[in-house]
Amino acid sequence: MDKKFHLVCQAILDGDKAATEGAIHAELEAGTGPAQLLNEAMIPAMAEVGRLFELGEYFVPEMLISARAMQCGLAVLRPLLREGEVKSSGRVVIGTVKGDMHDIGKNLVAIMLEGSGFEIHDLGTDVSPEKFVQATQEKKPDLIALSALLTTTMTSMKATIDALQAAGLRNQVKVIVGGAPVTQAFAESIGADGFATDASSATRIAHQLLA
Ligand code: B1M
Repeated sequence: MDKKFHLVCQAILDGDKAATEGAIHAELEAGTGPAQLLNEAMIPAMAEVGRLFELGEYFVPEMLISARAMQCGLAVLRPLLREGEVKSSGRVVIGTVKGDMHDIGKNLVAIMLEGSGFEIHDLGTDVSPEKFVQATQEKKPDLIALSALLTTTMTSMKATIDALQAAGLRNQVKVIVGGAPVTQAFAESIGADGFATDASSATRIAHQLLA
């Protein structure tokens, strides 16, 4: 992690919400851009949380309180990551797939998509294929964005695409998938239209798919 952003990183590692907000505000006031803070401090801090979990130094409660601090930090950055009023680029239904409670990456993708002009309908976490089908019927999105952080829940992405197909909706909507364990090859194997490794590339690919 970048020593430059030590206070932000440490606050997230400690799961200290007030310190996270305070350190982020201090960095912003000092002139650091929101994207730089996100990419060089906050996301690496969460990766460090994962590393400590793998080492057995952090357990689920520590991961959870770090995640909460990260969400508080994201809330500070959210208005700054928007590019202002732009005309709608399309409608997106987004969610973390069934069985998966991780939502920070999904929230980040939603914020960036929203910032680049998409109308977002966020279904949250642990979203079943049936709920995606229902939201597709009700909201008539141009794009469905599926996030998964667990190797065990990647299969829910395929189940969701299969459910859209079975409901006769697959041709009406593009599907983009992403999340740490997801790869281009996996995306292709389940019939997704697009794959992105991070929130900015998700935004770029969403625009390409709907162009
Ligand atoms: Co979990 N967890 N977790 N966890 N957790 C991971 C994912 C893990 C890698 C940790 C580890 O072992 N190193 C591991 C998964 C291993 C695997 O399957 N490959 C893991 C595990 C095992 C678990 C549990 C099973 C632990 C347990 O109970 N024993 C459990 C599962 C619960 C469940 O979901 N059913 C669990 C629980 C949790 C918490 C609830 C405690 C908490 C989540 C809280 C929350 O999200 N509100 C948590 C956390 C915080 C993590 C780590 C530490 C951090 C995740 C994160 O927020 N990263 C994570 C370790 C790690 O990632 N290194 C870990 C920051 C975020 C900005 O990145 O989410 O990757 P990320 O999103 C990125 C990209 O992936 C991409 O863009 C984002 C921004 O750049 N992206 C997309 C994401 N979605 C996208 C969609 C797109 C495109 C790009 O298009 C639609």
